[in-house]
Amino acid sequence: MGFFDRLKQGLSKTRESLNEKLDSILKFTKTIDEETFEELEELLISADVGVNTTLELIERLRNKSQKIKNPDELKVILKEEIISLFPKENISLDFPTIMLVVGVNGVGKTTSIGKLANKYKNQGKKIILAAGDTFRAAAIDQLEIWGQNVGVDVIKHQEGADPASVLFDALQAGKARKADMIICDTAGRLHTKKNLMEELKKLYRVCQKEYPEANITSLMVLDATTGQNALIQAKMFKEAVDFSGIILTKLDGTAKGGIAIAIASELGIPVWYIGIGEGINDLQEFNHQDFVEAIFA
Ligand SMILES: Nc1nc2c(ncn2[C@@H]2O[C@H](COP(=O)(O)OP(=O)(O)O)[C@@H](O)[C@H]2O)c(=O)[nH]1
Ligand SMILES: [Mg+2]
Repeated sequence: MGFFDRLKQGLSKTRESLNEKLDSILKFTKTIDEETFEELEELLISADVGVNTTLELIERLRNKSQKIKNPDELKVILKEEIISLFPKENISLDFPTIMLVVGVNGVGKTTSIGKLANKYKNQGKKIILAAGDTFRAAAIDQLEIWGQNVGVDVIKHQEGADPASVLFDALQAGKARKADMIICDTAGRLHTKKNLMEELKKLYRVCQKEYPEANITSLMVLDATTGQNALIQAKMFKEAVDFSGIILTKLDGTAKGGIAIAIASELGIPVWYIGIGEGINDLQEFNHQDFVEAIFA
């Protein structure tokens, strides 16, 4: 299956909820009027596009309503307006890079790291993984299994160890082995939220101090199935970490993939990668045009 077909398949639940319902609204629409906008508003909110973003989109459509002559045109303009909400930046990686992967428990950090390692290893990059989630022994084991499957080294300490010292060792190993990427897993939960944020800041400082020649890429992982909650998480973490991009996971498991649109317009942080399944190849570079085409295909 090609890239776009896999994307379409991964987004099938969202497409069913959004596109099929849109088509059924438009099928019975002769002229675009207030009722059409109201139905569209309800539809977008139900797909987790978010109230603010939905109202913004409807407003833009209303302003163009003179130009919209029939239902087909409405769909074309809706797609254009959605596309225009996304930040224009794409993935920008300067090697060597240290990737700090953060996010709350269960969103898919470790899995995404495994998939990223595989992706970049296949592109010829040398990769080292750092088992920075020392909160549970199982988290270290899980990363180690990914490392074995992909065939990359994993730097780890014992459960309960200081994540900063794991990262420190991984940075030394990265320099010595001339790695292109050092990808650091982190804990998604600690005893308090404050501790977690302090820990992330500390990891950042360790990178700056120990390996200033490397570029720091910090990625926030958000689980699409958690809907609007994902926005709240991102806002919370944003206070501690300056994000380069977002990894939006589990888009295959939700009909509410509209959350990607809410993230784009409300956070201003570009989505870099999306997870569309649990398998090693189920991580794609995000392209907002393809995304919009796939959900309205
Ligand atoms: N369907 C689906 N499941 C995913 C995806 N990404 C991660 N998962 C699953 O989500 C669960 C939690 O993932 P994990 O990487 O352990 O989360 P972490 O706690 O943030 O490290 C695991 O069962 C993963 O297989 C995805 O894109 N699609
Ligand atoms: Mg994990």
